[in-house]
Parts: sequence; C-alpha cells; structure tokens
Amino acid sequence: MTNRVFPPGFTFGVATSSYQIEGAHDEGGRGPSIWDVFCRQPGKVIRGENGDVACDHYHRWPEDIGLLRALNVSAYRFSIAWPRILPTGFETQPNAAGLDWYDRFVDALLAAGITPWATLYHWDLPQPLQEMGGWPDRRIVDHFVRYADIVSKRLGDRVGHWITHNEPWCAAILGYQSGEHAPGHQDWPEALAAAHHILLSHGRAVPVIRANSPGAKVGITLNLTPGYPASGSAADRDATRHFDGFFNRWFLDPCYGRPYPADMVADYQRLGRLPTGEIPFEKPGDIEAMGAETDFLGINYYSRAILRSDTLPEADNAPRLIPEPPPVARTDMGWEIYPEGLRDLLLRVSRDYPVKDLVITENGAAWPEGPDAEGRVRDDRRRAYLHAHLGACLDAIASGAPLSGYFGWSLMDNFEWAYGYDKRFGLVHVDYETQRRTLKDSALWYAEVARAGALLGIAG
Ligand code: IFM
Repeated sequence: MTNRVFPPGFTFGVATSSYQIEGAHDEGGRGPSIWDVFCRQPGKVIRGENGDVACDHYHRWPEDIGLLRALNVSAYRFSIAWPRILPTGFETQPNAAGLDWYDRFVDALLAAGITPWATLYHWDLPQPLQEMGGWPDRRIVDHFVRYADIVSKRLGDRVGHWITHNEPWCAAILGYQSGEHAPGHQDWPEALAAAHHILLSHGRAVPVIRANSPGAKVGITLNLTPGYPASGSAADRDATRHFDGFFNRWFLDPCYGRPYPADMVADYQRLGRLPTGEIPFEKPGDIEAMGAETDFLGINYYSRAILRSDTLPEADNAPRLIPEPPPVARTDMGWEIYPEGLRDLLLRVSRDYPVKDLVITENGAAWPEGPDAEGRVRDDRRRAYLHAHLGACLDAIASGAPLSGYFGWSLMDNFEWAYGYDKRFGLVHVDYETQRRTLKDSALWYAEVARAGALLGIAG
C-alpha cells in the first residue's frame, strides 16, 4: 500500500477542447474547420450531429468557470480554435474577435484562481488549409508555427502552460488512415506524412512559444496505450512490439530526438505503407527539430491493448495467459477499465525516455447517467474509475515516476467526435435541450480530492 497523499503542489485539473464544447460555429468571425465539414457528410457522425452548438460554452463561459471553481481545480486545460484566430488559415492579420474572446477567458480564469493550460491544436484545422493539402502537406508546418506565434504573442504573458498538439496519433491515423475522424481520408502514406508534419510543427513551434511566453512550460500531449501480449508466444510478443511501435514509439521517439523506430520503418515498408529506401517526407534536420526540448510530456490514458497474433491460427498459438476482459469491465466506449496500465505506462515512459515531468492531460470514462428524480447524478462507476486511476498515479509516483498533475476528461459532457453526443465523459452532466449543467457525484467527489490533495475513499 503506497501513500495515498499526492505530493505538495500536485496539479488537479479538468480538460476540454474547443470544437467539443464551444459551439458558436459561425460567430465572432470563426471560419469552418475540417470538423464542421466532416460532420455534414452523411454517415460520418451518429445521427448527423455536429458541434454547431455543443455546450454553448462560447456564450456560457462565465457559468463554466463557476463549475471549475466548484470542482476546486487549480488548473483548466482547454484548446484554442485555430479558425477563430485565422478563419481561413491564410490571413495575414488575425481575427481580433477570436483573440479577444480567449483573452477575456484567460483573464477570467486567472481572476478565479485557475491556471490556464492552453492546447493549440485539438483537431479543428481551418478547412481551407485542408483544401491546400492538410497535415500531409509540408506547407502546413509553417502555417501552424505562424498560428502558434500569433496566439502565444497575445496570451503568453498570462498563459504559462502550453500544449502544442493533442494526440497526434488520432489526428494522423483516425483522420487520414482509418477515416473515422475529419477529414475522413483512408490512405497510409498520407497518414504517416501527416504524423510527421504534426510532430515537426510541434518541434518548430516550441522555441517560438518560449520566445513569446518567457518562463512558460511547453509540451505536447500524446495518447499512449500500453500493449500486453495475450500469451508468451513469439507471435504474440511480436504483435505487441508492432502495436507499441504503431501507437506509442512512432510518436514518442521523434519527440525525444530519436529517428523513427527502425523495426517500424521495416514493418511499414514490408506492408507497403512506406516506400523502400528513404522516408519520403523526412528532410535533413527534421528529427532534430522534432526533438526540441520540452518541459513536460502530457499523456492521455484511457485503456490498454491485449495483443493476439493474427498471423497464426488460434489453435497453433500458445494458450492465452491474459483472457479477453469481460464485457462488464468496460466503459460505454467499449474500452477495458485497466488502471494498472496507467501505472505501467508512466513507469515505462519514465524509464525509456528522458522525461523531466509527466502530466496526465486526460483520463476519464463515458457512461450515460443523467439526473434522477431528485436531480442527482449517481455516476458511481465514473467515481470508481477516477479513484482507481488516481490510485495508479500514486503508485507510479511512489515507484519514481515524475508525475506532477492529473486532468480529468472532461469538465462536462460534450461532442464526442464520431459518436456525437451519445458518449458522456463529463464530471458535469449537460442537458443539451436546456444547456443545464449538473455536477455529477463524481464531480463532488473529485472536488474533495482536489481540496484535500489526497485520494479519498469512494464508499457511500
Ligand atoms: O473526447 C476525446 C478527446 O477529444 C481526445 N481524447 C480522448 C477523448 C475521449 O475519446
């Protein structure tokens, strides 16, 4: 049993992103993003839902800052909508109304005693930049750096924590390979080029942000998923190696100045995802630029993967040591609940990479509970999920991981991308008809944890 008290100064926060909560899609001079366009294509998002209104945070932000205060969080992670700042991406002058909105918002957070953590890119690319070619086109790097420069110049005197990108794996792979996310392409070479340009734009933006925001902490957020072989067979171990390379190392290695993992380059060449020979999108100096020194690594953790080889018939493989997890141990997303994976991941990243500081920038679970007859939201499963994962954080800290903060996903129910409004990740329930917000039981419990700086029990 490890100490159940968090280290002094540990950051307790909650997180959101612009497209998922803001709404006001055509107000304040905002231009269309790839998500506005994607949502309007039939069959891409459940029931054709979109972020036009979402949680109407653009108008209701004072009330939402009240929610943050009720949660006792010391930090709030939000993202800036690129098309509010540069509506087409190509303007020479930024959109004043867009910058003003975030300026006021940051001032109000600070006045409420809440530290702003700003993410520059959480997937809402201005649509005209996609028409130029989007993330697979190398010119996007300069566009992102210019956008990062504009925003950090304006807010850098007050925002001291910057995250360049949220989950490059999702933006590249879901956006350009599986097509589940905007812009909905299905093309491996595009996806790998997109990943490269996202990571390069991160590395190039880091010194620009530092110059505009002296003393700021700058980092990137990766979604990492630890893989476990289903058995000790060579085939399952190899499947796990490949999964880890695809999901984790392809992104972690360049962020720490290492070339793309050689085993994965070979796999991608063998699978026809990369041509043989030189990596076509990588230019001299890119790896050094991508490895720009950061102050922290943001990790989003939700679940693990259990890998069973598909190169062997089941009967020829070794017996499973890790059985398929039962359906009951999953969230509404179908993701296995596996808090030990968070501890393992934190320790593995601290061992394998020269990280100075780790922050869980997202962790949470979707379940559908809404207010009962008394107006109370009894979301015991979410509370238990948070309790177990915060416990895993404490275990990792006790074993030496340099973890300094935890942001629950999400402040409130919101637009869950291709799942629309079906999946509710919020600590605060949102009634989308009335926009009424209700703190769930998990929020009331998390507020006490944040106040005490200790992992309180969940009985009762
Ligand atoms: O809602 C998303 C978020 O935008 C990025 N990370 C995962 C969350 C849950 O799917």
